[in-house]
Formats: sequence, structure tokens, C-alpha cells
Amino acid sequence: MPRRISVPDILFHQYDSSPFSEKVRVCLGIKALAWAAVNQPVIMPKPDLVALTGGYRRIPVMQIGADIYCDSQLIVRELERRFPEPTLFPQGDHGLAYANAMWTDRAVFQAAVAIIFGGLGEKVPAAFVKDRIALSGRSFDPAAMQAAVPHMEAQIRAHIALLSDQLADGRRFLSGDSAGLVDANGYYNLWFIRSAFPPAASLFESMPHLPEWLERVKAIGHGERTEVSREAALDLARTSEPIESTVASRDAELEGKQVTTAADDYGRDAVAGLLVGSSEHHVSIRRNDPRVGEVVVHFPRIGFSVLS
Ligand SMILES: N[C@@H](CCC(=O)N[C@@H](CS)C(=O)NCC(=O)O)C(=O)O
Repeated sequence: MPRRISVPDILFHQYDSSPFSEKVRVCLGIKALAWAAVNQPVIMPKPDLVALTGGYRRIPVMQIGADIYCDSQLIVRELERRFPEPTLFPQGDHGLAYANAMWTDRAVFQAAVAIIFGGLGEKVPAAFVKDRIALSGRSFDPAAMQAAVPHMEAQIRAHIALLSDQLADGRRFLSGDSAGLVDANGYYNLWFIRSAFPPAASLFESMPHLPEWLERVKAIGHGERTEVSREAALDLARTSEPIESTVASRDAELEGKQVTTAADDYGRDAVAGLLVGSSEHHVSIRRNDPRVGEVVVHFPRIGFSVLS
């Protein structure tokens, strides 16, 4: 039975076709948590999202009261901190499992994007192309991606063959008999290909052990999902207090000072506020917004700059 926490404690700003959201949805499933989806637009504008984040536009974002967690890396870390059982690290390997996202979220994801949008070619709506050019700050040209498809197919097959190799001893999940973060990481790009451009799934569907593993991960489900409106999510932020944060000693001189943080890859919109929390793994910024009052926005350290 999914554990009951009073819905909607975990609000998950997402859209159903989002692969990084699927990664987190699988983690919510492993933890059998109850959560509420707050559906956001696939392209800008996203006024109800940026009111919470202060400018960060990417998906997913998790909201618990007036605490806003950006990027799937930090969302997963916060889920593990607040709801440690069942763990996302059944074999212990926390560091390596978190590090594994640097492979799936970058190399594998970029190859999946090229295969999907190269495959869809001119079927990709012009408004989506325009939005993703603005997001990436460079060309997003499905016609040009088409030329790269053979190379990207070879790349993704080699990446995915590593998953197949890992399963070769008959284990049920990537790190052993129980599912964990590495399964969610390994799974979501394959789910993305299967759902966004099914013909490309033939690249991996005949690899040894993979189809059974994909079915096992799919069968975990997404925990107990309900839906909440964007307006209700903003109301909740406005009527909640952020949790206490502490600043790591190495950041002591920045405590309470104005800083900006931004992703270093794409969707680099900067978020400004007062630094109120930090560790090796996160940075927390307090800001005020006319629509949501005082909120604290949390970012991972990996892949984000912090400037004063
Ligand atoms: N490193 C980020 C990547 C997030 C990401 O690229 N999300 C995609 C959707 S799956 C996105 O935001 N695309 C642009 C948009 O939806 O506006 C994470 O792990 O959350």
C-alpha cells in the first residue's frame, strides 16, 4: 500500500511527456509515496512555475510547502532525505548512484534527444523548435539532427548495451534484487524513446535482459498520484513557511547575501535571492514574490553556478 502522507504534501511540477519527470516518478514509485502532479506547459511561458522558482523554467520542480526543489538530482536527494525508507540505494552505493546521473542525464539524454527529434524531423511543431532554441541558446534543428541519427543510434546502442551487460548475471535490477535510483536513471531515456518515437525502440528491444528489466521497472509504477491545480500550488506556497536551512562553513561569508544561481548547460535563467542554505550538494536561496510570498528555492551544486 502506498504510504499516506497528507496529499498534497509533495507537489510535483511536471508534464507527462517529460523524461526527467519520469525519472522522479519512478523514484516516487520505488518509495510508494503519495504525491500530486501540478501540470505545467511544455513550452514557455510558464508564469505559475517561475513565480515559485524565480526564473528557473525547466521541468521537473518539486514543491513541499514553501520549499521549491529544482532539478531531478536534488529532487531525488530530498526525497531520500525526507522519506528514507525504502531507500533508493539498496546496495548502499550512494555516491556512485548519484554520479550515474551525470551519464544518463547528459550523454544518454542528448543521444536520445537527437534520435527522437531527428526521427520526427518536420513533424516537430515550429513553436516547440523555437522554444527549444531559446532554451539551449543554440540551434535545435530536427532536420540537421536527422543527419546525425546514424551516429547517435550507434552511440545510444553502446550506452544501452552497458545496461544489458549489467543485467547479464540474471539480477532483477541494475544494482541487485531491489530497484533503486540507478534503475530510474537507466530507465527514463528508454521510456522517452519508446513514448516519443517508438520506431527507435527497436535499437534496444532485442538486447539481452533489457525487455524484462524494462517491464519490471514499469511495473513499479509511480506511487499514488493525484492532481492539483497550479493556482492551488501557488496558494500552498503563500500560506506555508519554508523549512530551516543552514549554511556550510565554507560559504559563511555569503550567508544572508544576495547571490544568483543558474544552470551551466541549458535553461540558464538566473535566480536571484539571499543565500540561506548550502552544503556540498545544494544551495538554497530565499526570495520573495508578489504571488507566493517568501519561498526558499533549492538547487544542486553539480551543474549550477553560484555568483555573488
Ligand atoms: N538537469 C535537469 C534537466 C531537466 C530538463 O532538461 N528538463 C526538460 C524536460 S524533461 C526541460 O525542462 N525542457 C524544457 C522545458 O520543459 O521547458 C534535471 O535533471 O531536472
